[in-house]
Amino acid sequence: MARPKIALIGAGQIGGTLAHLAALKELGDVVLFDIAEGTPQGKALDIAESAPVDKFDAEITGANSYEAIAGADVCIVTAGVARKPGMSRDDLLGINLKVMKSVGEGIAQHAPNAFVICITNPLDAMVWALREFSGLPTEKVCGMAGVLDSARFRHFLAVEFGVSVKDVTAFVLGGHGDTMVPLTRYSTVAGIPLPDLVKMGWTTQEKLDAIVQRTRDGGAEIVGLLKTGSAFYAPAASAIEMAEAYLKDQKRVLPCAAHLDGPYGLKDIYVGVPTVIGAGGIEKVVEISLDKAEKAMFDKSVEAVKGLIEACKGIDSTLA
Ligand code: A3D
Repeated sequence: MARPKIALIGAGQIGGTLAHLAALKELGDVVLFDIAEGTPQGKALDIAESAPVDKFDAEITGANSYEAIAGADVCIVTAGVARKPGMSRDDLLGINLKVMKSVGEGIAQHAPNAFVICITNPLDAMVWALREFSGLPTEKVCGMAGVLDSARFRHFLAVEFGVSVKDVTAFVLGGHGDTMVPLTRYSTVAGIPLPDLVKMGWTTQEKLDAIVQRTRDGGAEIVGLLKTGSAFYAPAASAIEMAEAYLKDQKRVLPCAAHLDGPYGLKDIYVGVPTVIGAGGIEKVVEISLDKAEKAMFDKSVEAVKGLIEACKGIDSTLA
């Protein structure tokens, strides 16, 4: 059987890391696409030259034309601009909306059967616009944010408790922005929920609140340190986990920005929720019960995403 084809639209910091991880994990052949001439070709050749050392079998190529993504099974989209210090994710909206239009049209023409994972910010609005521009089925287009936000939460919790990250599960819902909703009640160490760990004296409520806030600010913390761009190792690893779940029909339960038309009482919006990812794409949206405080936070996050989607409609009349 031929190897799956993975198209990476955008060959910047995340795109290059995605290519490297996909190759190391032998998920399939990789095509890096970018408008910058030489960048995708250079990164592809560099990674291909690491194959004899790391011993993976995968064809890695770079291109500046959409024909190269023809027939891709998975497209991961990072095309656009990233944040610099002082910028919010929302500041990127106008520029990246135009990029989503060309990417959506390129995917529709050359890889209409692909499972599409968007990473470009502001994430929830961009994945919504990308779905509109591409016209692909909603279950085949999703956004990566929840896996990353949850991974950041898990890392901070593992450090606080002095336990392996492997035994820490965590849940972050809502939009990928300052209003994201880390759910302590559904986050555990080996099945023990965080509120119980507070009662058991493993940490204090103040420390837990600080970790929740650090998770919300996780992207900005890295932007502040790097100064020239935003996080790319953990975002790439997170999207690869989602791509692998699709390619191997793993039925993983992963939080991601999924199209909602009914669940959580929402209509035609993308926002972070637990999903099941398998060969059908987003095979299921998991509707969990939220208490009053959690619901209030989730509603606030949804309102922020709605505002960004309305802003997209204001900029591009074809979306209205
Ligand atoms: P960067 O290294 O700048 O790469 C972006 C690439 O996109 C560059 O190589 C550009 O040449 C290319 N590009 C620009 N316009 C186009 C176009 N029209 N067609 C094809 N390629 C184009 O950025 P990055 O890789 O660090 O980040 C990419 C995106 O991911 C940004 O929007 C970030 O804000 C976003 N991001 C999201 C998360 C989430 O958790 C959702 C995390 C980190 C970064």
